[in-house]
Amino acid sequence: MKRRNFLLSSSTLMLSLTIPKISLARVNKNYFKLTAQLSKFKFDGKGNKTSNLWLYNQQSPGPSISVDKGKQLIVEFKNLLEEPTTIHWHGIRNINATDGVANLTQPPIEPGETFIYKFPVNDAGTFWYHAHNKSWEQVSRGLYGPLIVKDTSPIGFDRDITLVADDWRLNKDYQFDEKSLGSLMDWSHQGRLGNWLTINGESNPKITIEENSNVRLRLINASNARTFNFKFNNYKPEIIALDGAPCIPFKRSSFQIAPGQRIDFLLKINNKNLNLFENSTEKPYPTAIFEVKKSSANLNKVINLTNLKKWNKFPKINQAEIIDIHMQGGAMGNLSSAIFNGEKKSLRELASKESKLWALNGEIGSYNYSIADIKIGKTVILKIWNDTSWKHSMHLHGHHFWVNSLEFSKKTKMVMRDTYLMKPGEKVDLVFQANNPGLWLFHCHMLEHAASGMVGVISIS
Ligand SMILES: [Cu+2]
Repeated sequence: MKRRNFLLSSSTLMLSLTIPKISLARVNKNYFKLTAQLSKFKFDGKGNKTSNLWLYNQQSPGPSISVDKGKQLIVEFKNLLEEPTTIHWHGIRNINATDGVANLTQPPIEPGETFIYKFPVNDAGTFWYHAHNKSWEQVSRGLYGPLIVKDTSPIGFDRDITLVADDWRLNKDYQFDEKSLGSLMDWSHQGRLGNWLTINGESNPKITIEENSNVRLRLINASNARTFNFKFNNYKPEIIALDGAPCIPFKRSSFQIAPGQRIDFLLKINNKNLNLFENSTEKPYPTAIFEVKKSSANLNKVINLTNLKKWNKFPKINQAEIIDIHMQGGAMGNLSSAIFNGEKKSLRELASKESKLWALNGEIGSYNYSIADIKIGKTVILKIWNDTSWKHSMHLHGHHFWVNSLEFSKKTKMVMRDTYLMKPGEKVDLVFQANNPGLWLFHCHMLEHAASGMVGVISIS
């Protein structure tokens, strides 16, 4: 399939990088303040006009929240939007009451209201936070930011760099394209794809790094629907963590990252510059430049990856509870009808009248759709069949799962993640221990797919 070019302009901009700021949000060590509000933002294209985005603390991406593992994170959040919202802490094995899913784990936070999120962060890794009320719209308008939980044992990185990638849809004036929000065409296909790639809010930013340094690079895909196909030139860095969880390191110069996913790399910098490209279009699209500078700084010579603590062992599965999930729907699919609010309806009617397009086990998913009731402590195998013509980025709240991943090569690799990219037709097992009580969403992180039915609830008690 031909994909739309990213390019609105052919200019390759060279701008200094604004690393996501923390100073404006931090009150003290583990206490942060976030405000969501209508904010002015200028995308850095040619002939650009100001966009009206919805941002946290008027920044894109929202401020970087970083906290030490084992601490209690407190975020005092104020909603200055004209509509209700909440914040989800993606990948945190959270307390259910602070998972931030509007109308499931908490009431929506109304305009003008303040809500305090307070929860322990027991896993070190790369996470992110984003709006979770009408997230297909609120995230696309800019309501997201990075959340870094720092290791307490020294690993030996000289630099720790977070890159948040987004794929915006801009109009010809380089403004956020509001008119196309909610397009049924997007919802029934790949979701809302953009035409403007940003890293930390900028196009092709330049990042200075020191020769011979060991860099931890944390990459977050905050886009609504775009799976990025990234490639490093001159380097083949090691992937050291997926969705926050440390993995057995493996080297990759090109890789994909789906909406909601994170990948951490160890970059052993030599004297060569490093470029990151996006490879979905015919011509590699410049994404970020790492410029190597000589440094007089004292660099760590030794990197100790064993201090990246593995989270969990693969659980025993002989008594596992098996939950079948058959995914159907969308354009070019085989779904002709589905259950919606207890009634069987044709997909044609569901699409035109309800904007519903995707089903799990024959039912249009929603927060009222129960996938399973699980007894706490059980090992669960979600046996998923992507019986659609599209990729889906499946995310489980409150837990990480083990998966025999086909994301990195044709050979499977057992990894732990919270968001797994499924190919069309793929059947896969997601294995996890149901050790966190509450109502947990399982949904596609292509946010338009979730909004139109690819969502359900797993109850653990
Ligand atoms: Cu999907």
